[in-house]
Amino acid sequence: MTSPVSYSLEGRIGVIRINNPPVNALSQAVRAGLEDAIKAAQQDASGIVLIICDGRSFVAGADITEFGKPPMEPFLPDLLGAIERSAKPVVAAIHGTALGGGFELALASHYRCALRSAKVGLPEVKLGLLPGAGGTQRLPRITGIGPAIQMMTSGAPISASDALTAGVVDKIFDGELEAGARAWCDELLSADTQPRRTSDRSVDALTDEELAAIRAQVAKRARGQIAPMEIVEAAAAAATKSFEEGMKLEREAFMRLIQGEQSAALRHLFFAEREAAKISDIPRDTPKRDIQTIGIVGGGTMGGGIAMSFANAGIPVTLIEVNDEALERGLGIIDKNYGITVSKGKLTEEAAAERRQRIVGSTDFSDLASVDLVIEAVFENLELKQDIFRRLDETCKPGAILATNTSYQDVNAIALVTARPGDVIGLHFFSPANIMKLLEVVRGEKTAADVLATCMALAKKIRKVPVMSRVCYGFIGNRMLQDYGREAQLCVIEGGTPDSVDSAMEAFGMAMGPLAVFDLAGMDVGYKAREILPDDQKGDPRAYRVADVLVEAGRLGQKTGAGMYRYDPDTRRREPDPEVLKIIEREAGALGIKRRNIDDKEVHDRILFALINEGMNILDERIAQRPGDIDVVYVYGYGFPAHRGGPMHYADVVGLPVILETIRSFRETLSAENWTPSPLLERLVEQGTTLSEWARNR
Ligand code: 3H9
Repeated sequence: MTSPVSYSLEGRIGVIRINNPPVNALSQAVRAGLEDAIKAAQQDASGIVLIICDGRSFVAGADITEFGKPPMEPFLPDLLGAIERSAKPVVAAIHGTALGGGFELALASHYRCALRSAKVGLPEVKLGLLPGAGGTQRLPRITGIGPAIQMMTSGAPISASDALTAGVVDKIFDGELEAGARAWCDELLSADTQPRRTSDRSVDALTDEELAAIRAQVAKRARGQIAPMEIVEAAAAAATKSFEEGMKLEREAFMRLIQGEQSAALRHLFFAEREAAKISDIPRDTPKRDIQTIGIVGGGTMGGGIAMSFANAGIPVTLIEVNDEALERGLGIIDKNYGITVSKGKLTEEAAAERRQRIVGSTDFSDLASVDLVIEAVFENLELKQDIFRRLDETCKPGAILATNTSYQDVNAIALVTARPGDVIGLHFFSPANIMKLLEVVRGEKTAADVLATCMALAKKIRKVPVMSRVCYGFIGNRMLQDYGREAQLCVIEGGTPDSVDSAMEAFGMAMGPLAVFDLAGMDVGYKAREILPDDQKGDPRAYRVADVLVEAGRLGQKTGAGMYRYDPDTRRREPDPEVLKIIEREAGALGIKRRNIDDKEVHDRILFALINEGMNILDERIAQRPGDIDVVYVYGYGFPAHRGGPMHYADVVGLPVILETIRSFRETLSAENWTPSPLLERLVEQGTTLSEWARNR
C-alpha cells in the first residue's frame, strides 16, 4: 500500500506532502509517513522542510474514526515533538482548514503560512475533548492564555487574517499557495533562518482574579460539559509548568475525556450528522436539479426567516404575500432582523444590504412562474395549503420543486392536489428559521429521488443540517414532543411547579425547560392546535388543563409578559409566579388530583423516557431512517444537550432494560393510556441488544 505521505528533496527544500482524502486526517498511516519523512529530512541535503497538503484542505485533525479503538503508534504528541525538534526549520503551508491535530501540526512547525481563504482552529471541545497534541501548551505560548482559552473553549475556527494578527500565522498568500510557500522557504533559507520552537517560549500567567473570572465564565457557558473546564486548567498550566509537565497534564486530561461519556456522545453526533445527510435508498450520485432561484409563499415569521436563510447563502428569493400591507409587514420584519444582526456587530451594513437586496417582494403569484423551488409557508391549515399547491401547480414551470413548510399537515394530501406529486416535498424549518440549523426534509410517498437529493444538498448550501422524515403527524421532532410536553405538564399538575420541572430538565442540560419553551413559543399555539382536534386526539386532558386556563386568562407567554411564569418587563427574565401556583393547585383539586412530591429523578424519567419511547415507535414505523437521525433532530432543533448525544444515544447510555422496566412501572402507577412500551423497545430488550447495535445491523 502506498503511503499517504510522500517526501522529496526539491532543490534545498525537503517537501513533505500529505494526501489522505477527504480531509487529510492524521490516521496511523499519515502519522507513520510523517515520522519517516521528518527523519529523512534530517539526513539529506535539505536546508528547510515544507509540509503541504493535496486536496481540498490542510489536515483537518486527528482521524476521529480511530478514537475509541486501541491507540496505535506513533502517537501524535510524540510525532509533533519530533517535528518541533527538527534541526532544520519546518514550514507549514495551510489551505482550507487546519483543525485540531492539523493545526497542532502547524503549531509544532517552526513557521506557518496560509492562503487568505484558509481557516485555523481547535474544535476538539465540540468532540468533548481538549487539544491533545500540544495545542493547550503551544497556542497560549503564542497568543497569551486568555485568547487561547477563548479559541479552544469555543472551538470556532478563525480566518487567516485573524490568525496573522494573533501571531499564529506568519505570512498570508493570495493566489497559489505552493508557489508562495516555496518562494518564502527560499527567502528563509537565504536569511539563514533557524528553527523557532514554540515550546521554548514562555507566557505570562493570569492573575488569580483573572483565572477565577475565566473559570466562572467558561463554566456558565459549558452547561455541564467537562472539556471546556479541562481546557482552562491545561492552558493555565502553560504559564506555571514546564512544557514537558504541561504536555503530561494535557495527555492525562485527553485520555480521561476520550474515555468518558460526553466525548462518546459528541463523537456519535459528529458522525450522526454526516450520516443523516444520506438517504439509504438514494445513491449519492443521483443527479440533482439546478436551484438558482427561490420563491416563498407567505411573508410571516417563518417565511421571512426562510427567505433570509437563502439570501444569506447568495440565493435570490421572491417573497409572495396576499396584499401590499402584509408584504410590507413581512419585509419590515426582515429589515429589522438584519438591523439587529448589524447592531450586534455580526454583519457589516454593506453585507446586510447585499443580502437584503436578494429578497424581492411581490403580490403577484405569477412571479413564481420561473423560480426553481417554491416553499409555501402559510398558516397551518390543510385546505389553505392545498389551495396554494393547486395554484403553484398551474403557475410554476415544469421541474420546479414545490415544498411545504408545514409542521404537522399531511404532505401526501398536499401533493395529491397537484398533477406532479413527485415534485412535492416538505421542508420543515425551525423558528427562527434564519438561525436554527435543523431542517426536516419530509419525504412524501411520491416524492421523486432527485427532488430529495436536491433538497438534502441544498440544505447544506444554506448551512442547515438536513434530516429526512417520512410523513406522520408532527414528523420526527414535533411528534415526539407531544409526549414530552404531556409528561412535563402532568409533572406540574401532579405536584411540581413550572420552575421545579424546568430546573430538573435544565440541570440535565436542556437549553430551556419544557414549560419555559411553551412561554417562548406562545401558549396560544398549542391551544389553537388542540382546538381543531377531535377530543380523542387531544391527549390526556389533565395535561393541558393548566395551559388552557392560563391562555383563557390572557397569559400567552413571553409576548404578554406572563404565561407559565411572569417576565420582568425590562430584562425578560422569568420568575416563578405565585398566581400560577394557585391556578395549578386549584385545577389539580378540581380534577381530583392529590398533589405529591415529584422529585427530579421522576421528572427526568417521565419526560425523557416518554420522548425515547416515541422515538422507538418512529424508528419501528421507519419514519426516521436511524436512531442517529432522531438525535440530530433533537440536538439541532429542540435544545437537547449535545454532550448527551441526543435522546436515542442517551437511551443506550441509560440502558434499554431500565427504560422498559420504568415505563412498565409508570403504566401501573401513572397511566395505562399514556404508557405503552414501544414494541421495538420490547423486542430489543428481549434480544438483549442495544439500539446502536440494532441500527448497525438493520
Ligand atoms: C483532534 O484532532 C484531536 C487532537 O487534538 C489530538 C489527538 C491525539 N477524522 O464534514 P464533511 C470525514 S480531534 C475522520 O462532510 P465538510 C467526515 O466524516 C479532531 N474523518 O465535509 C466525512 O466523511 P463521509 C479535530 C473525518 O467539507 C468527510 O470527512 N478536528 C474527519 O462539510 C467529509 O466531511 C475536527 O473536529 C476527521 N477528523 O467539512 C474537524 N473530519 O463523507 C472535524 C472529517 O464519509 N471535521 N471527516 O461522511 C470538520 O469539521 C469538517 O469535516 C471539515 C470539512 C470542516 C473538515
